[in-house]
Amino acid sequence: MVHPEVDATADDIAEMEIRGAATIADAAAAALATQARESDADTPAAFRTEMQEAARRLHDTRPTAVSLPNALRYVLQGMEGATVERLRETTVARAEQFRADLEQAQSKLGRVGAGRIRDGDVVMTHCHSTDAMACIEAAVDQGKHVEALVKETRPRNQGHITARQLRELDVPVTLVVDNAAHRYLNEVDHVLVGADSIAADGSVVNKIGTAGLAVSARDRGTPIMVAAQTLKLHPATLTGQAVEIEQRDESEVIDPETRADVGDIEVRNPAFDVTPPRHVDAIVTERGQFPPESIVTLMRELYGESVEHPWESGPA
Ligand code: RI2
Repeated sequence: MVHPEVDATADDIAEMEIRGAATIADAAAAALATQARESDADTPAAFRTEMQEAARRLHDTRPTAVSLPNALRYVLQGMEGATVERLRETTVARAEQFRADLEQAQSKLGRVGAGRIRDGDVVMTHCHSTDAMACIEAAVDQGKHVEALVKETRPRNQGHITARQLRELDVPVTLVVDNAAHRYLNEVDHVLVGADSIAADGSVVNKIGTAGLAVSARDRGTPIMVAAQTLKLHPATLTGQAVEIEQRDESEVIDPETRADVGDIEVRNPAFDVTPPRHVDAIVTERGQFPPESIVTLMRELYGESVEHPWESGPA
């Protein structure tokens, strides 16, 4: 049986109460640990089946951020032992290891990203990314004065979260509507965004609007930095698989009354888009910074070419 806390976490991910690729991965690992701790399975086979079911429930929430399947795979692959007790211990330990590594990776990445930011720089942000925030926080910790132009990021306005967290760091913030980005690109030194998935060719899948922002930034000569832990590398793209782009409910774009008032229209609400590698200057990871075209080397090293889905049916 899937534990109620796992169900609740899955619902929160689907509803975006829990959001952001790294945060989703962290919550999924924590949920698997709860499932393992609370399981009353009486045989090792029953325990494994339960863990698979829990992972499947978490997996089938949002399709784009690869950090989620990467987290589930990591935890399930650590499940070892011939008794329920041993399986429980190894699973919980593996989930805890994952969460600790994630936190460490983010602060390492922050220091790498901060290296690109000079004292007095102005950074333009899109959406809310904890990896991108880590770079600004590290720069501020190094004593640099950093200012931010924050895009509000329709339809869900995650820019407000970025603005609030930057103010907590004492960073001066100017909030602009998404359409104003081009107008202000001459005044910024970097575009800094996160990523939900990075493909083997160096394409960056991130919040809808990133691709257009990158085109504008290229036009203005503003460098584009992507802050993404290696957890965001999408191993299945090594074998040619495309990254699925989530389509969300149209009510996020227009409320039902206004829609009815407007008349017979179609509404589309893709949550992400794809920025080609030629529009990205650097991908900053906890393993250093990479030109997007060379990220494939790191992907092979970390994930190899076989991609397992241990949450799918069959013995775990
Ligand atoms: P961190 C978010 O997606 C944004 O696209 C953001 O850039 C990305 O996840 C990475 O976030 P959403 O969950 O992992 O808001 O850097 O749809 O926190």
